Amino acid sequence: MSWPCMQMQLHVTLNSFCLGPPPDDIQVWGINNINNSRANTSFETPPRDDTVKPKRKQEWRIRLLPNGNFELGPRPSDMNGTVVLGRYAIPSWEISGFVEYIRSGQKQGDMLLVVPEGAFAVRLGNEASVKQRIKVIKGNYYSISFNFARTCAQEESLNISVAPEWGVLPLQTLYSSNGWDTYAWAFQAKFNYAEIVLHNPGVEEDPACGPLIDSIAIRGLYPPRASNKNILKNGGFEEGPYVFPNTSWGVLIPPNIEDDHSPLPGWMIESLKAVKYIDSDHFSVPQGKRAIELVAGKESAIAQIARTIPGKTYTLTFTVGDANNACAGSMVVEAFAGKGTIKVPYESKGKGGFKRAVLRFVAVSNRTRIMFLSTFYTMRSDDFSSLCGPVIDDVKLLSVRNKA
Ligand SMILES: [Ca+2]
Ligand SMILES: [Ca+2]
Repeated sequence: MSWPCMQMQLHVTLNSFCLGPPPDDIQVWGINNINNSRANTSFETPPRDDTVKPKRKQEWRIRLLPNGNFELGPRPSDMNGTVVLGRYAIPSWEISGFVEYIRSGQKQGDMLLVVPEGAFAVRLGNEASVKQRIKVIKGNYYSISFNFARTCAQEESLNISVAPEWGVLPLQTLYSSNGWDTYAWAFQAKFNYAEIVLHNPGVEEDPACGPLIDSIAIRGLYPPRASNKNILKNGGFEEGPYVFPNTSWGVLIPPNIEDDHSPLPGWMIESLKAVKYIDSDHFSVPQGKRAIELVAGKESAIAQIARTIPGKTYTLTFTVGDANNACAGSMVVEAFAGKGTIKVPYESKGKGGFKRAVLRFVAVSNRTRIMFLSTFYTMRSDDFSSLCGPVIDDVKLLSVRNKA
């Protein structure tokens, strides 16, 4: 099938910047000292007003970046029309290049621009960037979630970087019917601060073309562990990127993600296209609060390497369902475990529901690759423009000896 017209590449570039110490007014936040406590979930929602300070600094796990929703704008004297003039004109941010400050409802030609959060967002023109430095805990893993939308017909692209590592990720936007998508990308902090840079490397003829950016948030990730109840890590997908409470389109986890920098800890995205991370507040989820929707057919697969003992028999159990998002039709999830494979058909009415499946196999290696993909492409029946697909969740791998 042809891919929807909105295509995008997300190049993730991690640059090193030699700047002075981070500002003192930024809270250190992270997940130290809350190793085995999930009691901090009451702090999972970032304060609406990001000037609110946590009671204890360790309680930060998720936060919107200061002015990460761009609701605080430049002074009129720092703008020429929509174009931001001063490098430090947008509070908490440093900008360079052709950056526009966009008000919701603003018109571009005959297109009405809508922003996903509040009343304002920024647009990055050719070679434009926005940059912000925050404190983090060195060695910890973090996932960045942000919203963006294309505004022109051309291909657009975006770099996101956090010092000092860098990588390049091709990304193709999965068009959601309102034009906005949320992306996640993760990094391991190499310093006690992270300088987050979003950069549009594009060279379009129209400098006003370029992605709209809004709502940039960061979440500390817990490194998942295998246990005697599940050889796989994060098999229920409960650990993952931040999902904005006010967005109903899930979070895209970009392709070519390796497990040491995955916003979905434990899992790799081994494909050309993204997978979608969905939450129970907005979708039907088989187990817990989060699951994965395989939105790009055979082009999006998730995988994990499990430690196994050759000659032993294992069972891979998982659920296949639909997200209650008008994604109806005959679906098939293919699961692979080493040389074992199973195709699980699922008839979706698009109204939620799931079934369980089991793949029994004999390990032939001390490392077994577990992988899932969707055989078919599916489109939502309510807008015919959004890709969708089967949901997988509650993935467990056990040796038969361990089975209760
Ligand atoms: Ca906003
Ligand atoms: Ca789950």
